[in-house]
Amino acid sequence: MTATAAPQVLMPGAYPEWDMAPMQAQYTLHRLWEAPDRQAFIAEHAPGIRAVATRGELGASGELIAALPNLELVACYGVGTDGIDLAACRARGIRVTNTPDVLNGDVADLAVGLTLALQRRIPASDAFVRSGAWAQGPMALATRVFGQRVGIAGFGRIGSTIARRLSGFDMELAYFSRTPKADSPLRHFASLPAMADWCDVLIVILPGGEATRGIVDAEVLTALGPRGWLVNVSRGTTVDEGALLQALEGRRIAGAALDVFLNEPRIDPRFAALDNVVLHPHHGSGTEETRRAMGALVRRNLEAHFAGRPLVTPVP
Ligand code: 8YV
Repeated sequence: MTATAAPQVLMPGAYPEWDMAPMQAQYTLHRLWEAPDRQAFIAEHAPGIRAVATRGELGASGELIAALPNLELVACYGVGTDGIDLAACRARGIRVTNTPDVLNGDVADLAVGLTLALQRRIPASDAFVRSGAWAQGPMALATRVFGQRVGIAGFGRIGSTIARRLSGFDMELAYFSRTPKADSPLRHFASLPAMADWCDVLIVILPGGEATRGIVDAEVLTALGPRGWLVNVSRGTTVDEGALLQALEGRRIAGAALDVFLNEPRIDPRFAALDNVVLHPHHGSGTEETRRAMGALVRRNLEAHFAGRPLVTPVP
């Protein structure tokens, strides 16, 4: 009897060690991030590769998918699949999985935390105390959070979790989505500029991708206005970054708290020069608890696929 060879899995980037160890025990892993010549590495291993285990920000491009003739599954560590060429997968019957739900609470917590940090100027206050400036006089006043109007752009699993969190803050809440949610009592806006005009704080948690590219544009920022605040925990692509930088520099919006940017991790240096921003390194799901749950879900999907069982969290 011959032993069945372990399925071959290509990894564009590493997972935490607590995932790498069990994956290594089950699969033959091809570590693309360690390859000095990526093209040559892919060409060498392509015929045997049956799955790609990627991360949200690394995705799987059409070019990569085309180079893997026997690919069956793309498993994503992350809920957003905007980095994966889904059309190319669909065209070849390649299945895709992601890690929904397990990160809702963390991303929602961060949206709330960034809102508080921005308006109450928590990072600036920390710097103020550390620098000794406090001894020279009191900190400048901040902005009251409770009682404000918050517009949540995107009302899926995470957006509705943000609303639940904020319902404890005595705030007036509304959301923007293509279609109103029958099960939500909150005010619905079908127009993003209209909601930006209505709200004090605009929290963006729309999926990335072509449909939402630059949706927070100059018109939305103008509607938000000089007393309006932007919090983005979605994707850098949802915001017209040039328009945002101009609005922040010209004080045409009050400020922004951003977990996501274009060109991460080498973001536009103009952000670092601003005093009306709170900057965060794309870490909405970045707690050990949630990352463990995400890794476990990726592994369960891989196992299900290779055992011929239904996928746990397939992307439709
Ligand atoms: C994770 C994310 O941060 O879940 C998502 O969509 O934002 C992800 O980008 C990332 O996949 C962790 O590597």
